[in-house]
Amino acid sequence: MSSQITRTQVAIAGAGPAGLMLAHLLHRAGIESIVLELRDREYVERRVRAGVLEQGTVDLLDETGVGERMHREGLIHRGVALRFNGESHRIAFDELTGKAVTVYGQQEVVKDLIAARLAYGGALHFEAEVTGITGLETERPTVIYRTPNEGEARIEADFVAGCDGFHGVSRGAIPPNALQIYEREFPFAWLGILAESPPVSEELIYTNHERGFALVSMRSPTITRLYVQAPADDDVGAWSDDRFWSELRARLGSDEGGPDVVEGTVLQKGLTAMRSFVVEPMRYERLFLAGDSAHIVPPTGAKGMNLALSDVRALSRALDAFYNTGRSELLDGYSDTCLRRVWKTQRFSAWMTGMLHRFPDHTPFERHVQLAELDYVTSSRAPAQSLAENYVGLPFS
Ligand code: FAS
Ligand code: PHB
Repeated sequence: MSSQITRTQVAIAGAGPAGLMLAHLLHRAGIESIVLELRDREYVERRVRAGVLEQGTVDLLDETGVGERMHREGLIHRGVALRFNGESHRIAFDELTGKAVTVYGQQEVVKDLIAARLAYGGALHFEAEVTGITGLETERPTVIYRTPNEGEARIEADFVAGCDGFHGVSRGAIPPNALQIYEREFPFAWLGILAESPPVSEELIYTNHERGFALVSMRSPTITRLYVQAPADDDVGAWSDDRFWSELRARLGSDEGGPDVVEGTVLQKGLTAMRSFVVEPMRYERLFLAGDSAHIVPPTGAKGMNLALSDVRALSRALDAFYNTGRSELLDGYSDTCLRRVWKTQRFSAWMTGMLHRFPDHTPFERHVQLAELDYVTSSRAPAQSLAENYVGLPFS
C-alpha cells in the first residue's frame, strides 16, 4: 500500500462541471492543480443531467476556449413556454432581456472540459476516491485518496476545492459547529427520460396540469429530454416506457389539441429528488466549497450547473488574485460573494417550482392562486421580464 505524497497549489475533489471548470480557469491563470475524480472517465462523460446553459455560462466557455463544440452542436433558445389550462404562453427572452440560453447537455460540457484538461496535460485522476481532508487549519492541508492500482495516496496543497457534489466528502471535512445548513424537501420528484425521438417542440414547455408537472426539453434535433412530476418516494421501476409516454401526452393535452409527442427508444430513465439545500459559509479555513457540495436547487429553474460554474468563476478569480498579487480580499469574500447569487437562485428556483407543480396538500384556494400566478406571469410584461432575466442568468457580481 503506497502512501506517496504529491504537492500542488490547489487540490480539487470532483471532476463534475465545477471541478473541471475550476481546474481549467486556474490553469489559464498559471496556477497548478490536481483533480481527483471518484468515477471513471466513461461514467462522468455519460452521466445525463442538466441541459440549459445561461448566457453567462456560454460566455465563460467562450472566454476560456472551450465553447467551439457548444456553438456547433448547442441549440440557441430565445424563449420558453408555460402551459396551463390547455394553452401555451411564450416568454420571449430576447424581447424581454436581449439574451438567450443555449441547450447543450451537461455531459457535453464535461467532455469538452476533460478534453481541454488532458490536451495541456493537466493532472486529472479518474477512479481516485477522496477519503479524507486533513490539516485545513494549517497552511498545507492534505487530501487523502485511494485508487484501485496505487492504494492510498496523499496530496499536500495550499488550498482544497470541494467540488465533489452533494454526496461528496468535502463538506463533511468541516466541523459541524462551523456550518449552518438550510434545506427544504419538496413533496415530489422528477421522473426524467432521454429518448431517441424528435423534440416535442422547438422550445422548452413547462406544463402545470391537473395531473402534475411536465417538462419537454431536448438535446439535439433527434434526442429529447422529458420529465414528469412523480411522487417523492416513487420507484423508477414502476414507470414503463408506455406509462411515461401516456402520462406525458395526458399532461400536454396531446389528444385535445396540445403538443403532440412522437415516442421513441428510451435511452436513459431516472428519478431526481427535488430539494433546496444551502450550506453557510462556503469556506472553512483552506477549504472552499463550490457547486453541489455547497448547494442544491430544484431543477425547475435550470440552475444547478450554471450556479456551480459561477461559484468556480469567483473562486478562480480569488485564487488568481492571491497567487499573482498576494491579495486575499477576494478569498476572504468568496463565500459572501457566492451566497448572494446562491440565495437569489434559490429564490427563483423555489418560485418556479411552486408555480409549476401540483402540491398534494394544496387547498382549492392555493390551487387558484397558483393558476392566477401563471396567468399574471404570462399576461403582464413585468413578471414575465422578471422570469426571463432570472432564467437567462443574472449578471455575475
Ligand atoms: P457534480 O455532482 O456534477 O460533480 C461532483 C463530482 O464529484 C462527480 O463527478 C462525483 O463522481 C465526484 N465525487 C463525489 N464524491 C467524490 C469523492 N469522494 N472523491 C472524488 N470525487 C468524488 N441541474 C439542472 O440544472 N438541470 C437538471 O435537469 C439537472 N438534473 C440533475 C439530475 C441528477 C440525477 C442530479 C444528481 C443533478 C441534476 N442537476 C440538474 C444538477 C446538476 O446539474 C448539478 O447542479 C451539477 O452537476 C453540479 O455540478 P458539480 O458541483 O460539479 O457537482
Ligand atoms: C434539461 O434539458 O435537462 C432541463 C431543462 C430545463 C430545466 C431542467 C432540465 O429546468
